[in-house]
Amino acid sequence: MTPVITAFESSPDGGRGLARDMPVRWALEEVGQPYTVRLVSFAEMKQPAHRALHPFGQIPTYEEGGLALFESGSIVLHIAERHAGLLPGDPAGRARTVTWMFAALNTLEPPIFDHSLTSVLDHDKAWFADRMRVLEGRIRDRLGDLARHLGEADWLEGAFSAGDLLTVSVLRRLNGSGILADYPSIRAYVARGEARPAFRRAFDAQLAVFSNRSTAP
Ligand code: GTB
Repeated sequence: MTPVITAFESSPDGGRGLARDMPVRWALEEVGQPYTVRLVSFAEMKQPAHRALHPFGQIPTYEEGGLALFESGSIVLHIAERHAGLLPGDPAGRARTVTWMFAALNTLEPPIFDHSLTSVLDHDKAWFADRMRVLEGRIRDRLGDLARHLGEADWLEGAFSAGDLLTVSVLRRLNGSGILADYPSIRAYVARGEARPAFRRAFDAQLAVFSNRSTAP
């Protein structure tokens, strides 16, 4: 059964692949699972039909037969559990990979997401510069710790895994901020993720949505 995911009909990120359908697309591409995308408008997301799939009226969702999921991390885990390629075979390796998935979303992402949201929404506030400094400090602490863990390795726990997929997805939000320039191993890690053929296919698919809309009459 071909899963159906939802994505923004009109993504505000200009096709940069920062919305959270991107890790889901990437995971499906990594495991070679074809999928269908249903595009939804902001208004549709808040309608009862969509809220039946996603209680918070957001994207992405994932439907497969009678199963409906929301939360990108949970969807990526579901895909990784049902297909080979994103979770190690041994129980300890799986547990550590799941740990990195949580670390990406619970430990790395909060200051990074806050930093990008603040930079877009609050630049006119008196406290803007102070807040950005605080958030950048928190991000740098996390990046320093991550760089120490990664060392010379290509991936977090041996082979590429769902932990790397979510970690790279989160770190991509820092592209263009200038912060990654001070962490060359992390910058190279993100570039390695973005160079994966499955990432490219996922990225191109979400970009096509944006490009098609931009060129529509
Ligand atoms: N924790 C949930 C998950 O991981 O799935 C969060 C889902 C979520 O935040 N969805 C956002 C959404 O549907 C889209 S991804 N927002 C509409 C709404 O809440 O009404 C977040 C996002 C949006 C835009 C950009 N951007 O423009 O750069 C990046 C990320």
